[in-house]
Order: sequence, then structure tokens, then C-alpha cells
Amino acid sequence: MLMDKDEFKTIFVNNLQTMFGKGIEEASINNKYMALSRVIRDCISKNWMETNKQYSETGVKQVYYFSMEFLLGKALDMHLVNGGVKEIYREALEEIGIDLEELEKQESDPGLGNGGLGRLAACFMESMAAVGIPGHGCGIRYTYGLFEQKIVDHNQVELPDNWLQDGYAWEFRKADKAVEVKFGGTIKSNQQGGRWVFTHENYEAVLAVPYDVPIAGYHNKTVNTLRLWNAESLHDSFDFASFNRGEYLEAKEYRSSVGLISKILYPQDNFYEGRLLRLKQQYFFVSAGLQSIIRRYKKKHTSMKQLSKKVAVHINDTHPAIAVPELMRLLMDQEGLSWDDAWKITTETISYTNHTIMPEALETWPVEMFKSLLPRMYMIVHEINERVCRSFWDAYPGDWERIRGMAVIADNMVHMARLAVVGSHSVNGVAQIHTDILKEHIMSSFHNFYPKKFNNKTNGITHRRWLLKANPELAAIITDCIGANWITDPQNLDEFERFATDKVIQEKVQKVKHKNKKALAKYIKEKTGVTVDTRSIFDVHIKRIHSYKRQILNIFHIMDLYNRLKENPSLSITPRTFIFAGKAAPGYYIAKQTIKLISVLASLINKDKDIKGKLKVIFLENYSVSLGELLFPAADVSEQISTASKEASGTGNMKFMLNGAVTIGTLDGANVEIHEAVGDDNIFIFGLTSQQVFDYYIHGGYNAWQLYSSDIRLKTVLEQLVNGFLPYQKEEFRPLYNSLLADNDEFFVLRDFDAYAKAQVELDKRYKQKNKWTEMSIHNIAQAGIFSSDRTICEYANEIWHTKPVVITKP
Ligand code: Z15
Repeated sequence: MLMDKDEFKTIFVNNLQTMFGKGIEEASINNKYMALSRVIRDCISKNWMETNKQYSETGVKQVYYFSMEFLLGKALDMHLVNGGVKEIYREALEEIGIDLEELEKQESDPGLGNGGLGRLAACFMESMAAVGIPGHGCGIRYTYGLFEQKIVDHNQVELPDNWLQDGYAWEFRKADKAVEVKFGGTIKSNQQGGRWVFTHENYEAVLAVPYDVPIAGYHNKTVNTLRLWNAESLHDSFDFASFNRGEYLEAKEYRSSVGLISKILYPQDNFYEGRLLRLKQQYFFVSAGLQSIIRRYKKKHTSMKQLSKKVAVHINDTHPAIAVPELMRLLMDQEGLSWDDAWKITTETISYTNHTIMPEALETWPVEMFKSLLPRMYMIVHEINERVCRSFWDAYPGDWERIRGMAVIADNMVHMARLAVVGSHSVNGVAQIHTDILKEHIMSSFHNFYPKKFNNKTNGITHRRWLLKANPELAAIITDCIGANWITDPQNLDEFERFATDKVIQEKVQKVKHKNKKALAKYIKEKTGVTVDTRSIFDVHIKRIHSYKRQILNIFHIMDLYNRLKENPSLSITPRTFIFAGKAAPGYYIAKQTIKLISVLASLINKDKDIKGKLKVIFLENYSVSLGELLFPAADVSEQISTASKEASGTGNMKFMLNGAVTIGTLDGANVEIHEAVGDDNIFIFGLTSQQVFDYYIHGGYNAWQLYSSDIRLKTVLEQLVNGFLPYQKEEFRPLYNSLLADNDEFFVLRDFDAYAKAQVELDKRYKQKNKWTEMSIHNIAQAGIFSSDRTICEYANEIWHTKPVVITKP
């Protein structure tokens, strides 16, 4: 990075001139943002080229992380922090009358992901670069990322996220690295010189053009690559030919349908909808990615046999599981390997992470759809299925039921999770409890057959974005106390433990928290018009809206609290501000109702004078990485209340902890490990265990009506949904009411209500002892080191990918 202030200024002003033909006076804020980005981009480019050169010359093994989603968030500020130039550039800009923060606001927040899975991929990219793992991302350059959410008359409205509209400063189009991806058509096979040759005819070809985004490490010279593929038409070959055949109109139609492939991110999280376009997206980026990997590999190697020594392909959930047959195809049809050799290489190269046990998220494609879109893929998957079923039969002769539950093709469906398991050498869950559930329940047959494939890699988050960048003042306190080592070695955060009872440090931590709360309160005021008390408990529930995440449980507790305050306005509770944010998938009815309920409830409660400002409810629209960076540092309480067993890990829980919020949560996902790390006294755990949840599912015995009739609080709250109590159409929330009573409350909201309310009382009591609370808060921060994605990535590197960090030296 450029460290000299004057040199920086000269280059910055020069960029304005060459990019826009303007001086500082005439340039717009966006011009200045682009000129600043260019300074950094140019510095990064040098290290980027050097990194690639050194990777190639040393021949180290490289990792490719395939993911349908990368929820990156803004890059400029992160680059300034990682490059160690933030202060210098801020001052330099100030001297020429420019406010750095104003420029930072110009950047769009690339939302190429839905939620946890996409954000995890982004944290992993950042940690790989910081740790020095030669690891790259492979994904899709969606023209439209996740929709922008607005609340209009209590309803979620979705607007297109046109993040590329002013150009994206951090991408490099690599037209010369484009590859073709083929869809449809038919496969002809014939014998040539004793071996089968497959030719693809009448296919539709799409051009995949990569846009590379640099991923820079922290205070090092590593710059890895996130390669995002854009779908384009092969103008010359196809359009010209069809034009001559008099099919110009069809050609145009084809062109627009080609563009569709990378047009939009599907907005469901943890949900599968068997759409043809989605399958096209999957094959599109997987085929393009694998082709480019093999092309690069072949520059240095003549035999494919060493592929798994030089390349690891990781698939983020089953979305890229088509990588298994596609790598087989490339190795056999293109490189001429035998089935057995290709299978060995494929399984040694590919590894797979499972992220959910929710049945509605499981990808299974109808055979007919799969076969007609991807005929060669189908042939290979069919052969894989024949072979693995034969080996299952050998292990479990006669056990048809078991084998049917393991077959890659069964009941006329292609099961992508099964394909991923059989086609990879490692299958991991994302938290210990989740991995245990995979092994013992969801994938028990596979675990029995391949016991050594299964392993756990508890998720993590990048503490550089989520603490150093998002909460710089807390980061400064920590550094003052224990030095700056924690930034590269997050486990060192535990040295902060010594300061938990230090009154001076406690006060400093309190001050920063309060400052962050004031900043959030200001934002809330601007966006909603509501004034919140910054001395109240900021209780924050931010994540995708989903029944299993149980925002409804939180809402019911708020309604009950409100009822009690109305009855007794002098009820002694610590004032609370309940803050929600999160998007609902556009077609997810109950999730949209949940948002509406929060919003309606907020309008009722926030203007009620009777409760003397003891209770406020806020719904912030358009939850995104950037909004998260404002929310986590300002939270006192972290809501992690999913039905036990349902949340594979959760990662928001870790971001809260790292910023000193205390968790109220169930023993689900990584909450279990957070609980182990901080101990009983520094977390509020409540509710059913996953075992109890499974017992109910297996043996029955749950009766929501009974709880409704026996608990007056629940009865009141539920009736309030449908009796005109809420200032909205009376029947609006009937479906929600029915899901909890008529449909017997699938996620045990009523069952856990009492335990949750009790935990909240305990929490309220604890918050009153200010220094005790801060002590808890510091404990949480100090124990958050193990939840850094640096730790997670090192485990993947050592135990799955078998790659080592590389130090990039000076050019
Ligand atoms: C998603 O965001 C997650 C899992 C999925 O299968 C899909 Cl499709 C999307 C989430 C999990 O729900 C969450 O518990 C986990 O922390 C996250 O992936 C990252 O592993």
C-alpha cells in the first residue's frame, strides 16, 4: 500500500483527472469515491499479480471454494483497514477538504447472498487471504443481488438491487478467460480405437465470462481471487448462423434467455424450489469454474493423475454438487481418463459442507428435467448411482429400504446431497451438534457406510470485519489492554479475560457500547421516526425471517410484557428496546406475516403513553451486511432462539458475542459451543433440547391446544392475534394463529414460551447490576476468539484440503 500522504494525494488527484477529466472542485462525491478506490485497486493489483505468480511458480496446492452465494458487504473500508492506511488516507483527504466517510457511503453493498451461508463464504474468503491459504472463490456475478426490502403499510415490498448500476470498482473483467458451457441437446456415443467417445449435439452454448474480485489479506501481500461468472451469448457463432437461416427472432430470444442465467439471485434461504433456471445457474458456474481450473492446471502438468495434489474443490452446500459429474466428464470425455481413474481423482479432489437438516431445503431434481437440460450429466450420475448402489448392496444385502434411502437416483429424483456425499472425500457439518445430528439421524446410513468421511468444522466469522472494522473503538480498548496480536491471532483475545473485573476497563467498555447505541438510536430515529432510550436494553433479533428461527417467540414475549405493563404501569422492568431486522423470501407467506406483525405491534406499542417508554419495538428495513455492522456493536442482548436441532450453526450469534452482547438462546447450533466457552453464568440458555424435540417428533405427545388453555398469558396473546386487539384487519393474522393451534405449532413456540419468559426475567435482573453485566460482556468478548473464521479455515486447510499457508514476499 501507498504509505506516503503526499504521494497518495498526487495519485488521487491524478486519478480524478484521468478517470473523469475533473479537478477536486468539479468532481462529484461518486467521482471521488471511484478515484480513491482506484488508488487502492492499483496497489492491490501489484500484490495480486505477485501472489498469482508465486502460487504458480511454487506449485502449491490451491483451494477453490464453490458457492452460489458470496455476501461480501462493502470493500473500501475493509481494504483501508487491511492495508493499514485508513488513518493516513483519512487525514490526507481531510487536508483537501474531503470526508472519507462520505465517500464510503457511495459504495454499493454487494448482496450476492441470502443469509448465513453466503456470509460464511465471504468470511472464509477474507480469512483465507489473511492466513495465507491459497484459496479462491467461484460463484455467479448476479446482475441483481438479493432484493432491497422496504416496509410499506406494514408490508414487505421487494425492490430490485441494481448494485452494478454505477459500476463496481473492485471487479476485473477477464474476457480472454471466457469458457463455453453447453446445455440441452443429445449425446451420441461411438467406439473409437477401443474406447467410447461421447459427442454432444444440438446443444445451446453459453459464454461464461469471469469477473475477478481481489480478496486481500490483513497486513500481508496475499491477494486471492473471487471469480464471479457472467453469462453472455456467443454472438458471432450462434446469432450469425441463425440470422442466415432466417431465425433472427429466435436468436434474439435466445440471447435474452442466455442473459437470464446470471441475472438474479434466488431469494430463498434454507428453501428449495425446483426451478429449471436455478439448475442452469448451478451447472453454468460449476462447469465454467472447473474448466478454468483444469485449463490452469494443464499449463504446468501433463497428467491429470496429480490433480488432487494440486487442487481442492470445496462445495458450499449441495448447490454446486453437479461438480461431481462435471469433473468426471472433463476427466473422461476431455482428458481421456478411465472411469476408475476419474472417480478416484474426483472424490479425492472434492469435499462438501452440509449446512442444514431442514427437509424443505433438500435439493432433489426431477429426472426428466435433469436429463433434458444436462444429458451428459445425467448419464454420468446414472452410472455413479449404479456403482454406489452395488457397493451398498454388498454391505447391506437385501436391505432395500436402506439402499433406497441412499440411492442418488430414487423415486425419479436426483438427490443432490447423496451425490455430494458419495462424490467427495469429506462431508462436514458446521457445528458439533449439527454434525452429530447428521451422523446419527439425517445421514446415518451414509455415516455407517463411510464413517471416516464425516467431520465437524464449527463455523466462524472474520473478527477483522466484525470487530476491528465494525467496532473500532472497542477494538482499540482491547489493543490497549493486550496488544494487537489478537488481530492476526484471534485466540489471543482470551487475554482480555483478565480485565473483566477491572473497573476502569469496564467503564471504558460501557462508554463505547453506549456510544454505539447512540449511533444506532440516531439511525433508528432517521429511518422510523421513533425515539429510543439509549439506556434501555438493546435486545436485537436480526436474521432471515423463518418459522424455525422463531421470531414469533420473541414477539409473543413482547406482547405479554406489553399486556403486563398495561395492567400495571409501575411494573419494575428495565426499559427495553426490541430491535428486529431481516428479509422474508417473497413467496414465504408466514414469514411476511411475521414482519407485518412486528410492524403493526410496533405502531401500537411505540405510541402508547401508558407504558411510560419502558418498551419500544423497532423493525429496521433492509437488513444487510452494512446494517449488521451498525447493529452488532450496539447490541446488549443477542436473540438466538431457534427450535433446538434446526439451526445448523448460526453465525450472527458469534458476531454479537464478539461485540460484547450476551446471548439468550436455545441449545442449538453453535450456541452450544458458545455456552461451553463462556460457561453457565455468561449466557441465558432456555428451552427444549434437540433430543426432546426429536422425541416429540418421533413419539408425538405434543399438544399446543393444551398449552394454550393452561397458560393464560399464551391464551391472551394468541387471542389478541385474531380478536381485533391489533390495529389492523381483524382476520389478517388468522393463518399464523392457525399454524400455532390447528397445525399444532411445528416449532414448539408455545412449549418454550414459559422457559423463555423466565430467562428474560433473569436477564432483566442481571442487567440491573451494571458492572456485573459488563463483566459478562467482557467474558463473551474474551472467549470469542475460537469463533474466528481464521480458526475454522485453518481446520479446513489442515484436515480437509491439506493445504498450507504461503507467505507472499515482496515483488
Ligand atoms: C443458509 O443460509 C444456511 C443453510 C442452508 O442450507 C442454506 Cl440453503 C442457507 C445457513 C444455516 O441456516 C445456518 O445455521 C448456518 O450458520 C449458515 O448456513 C452457515 O453455515
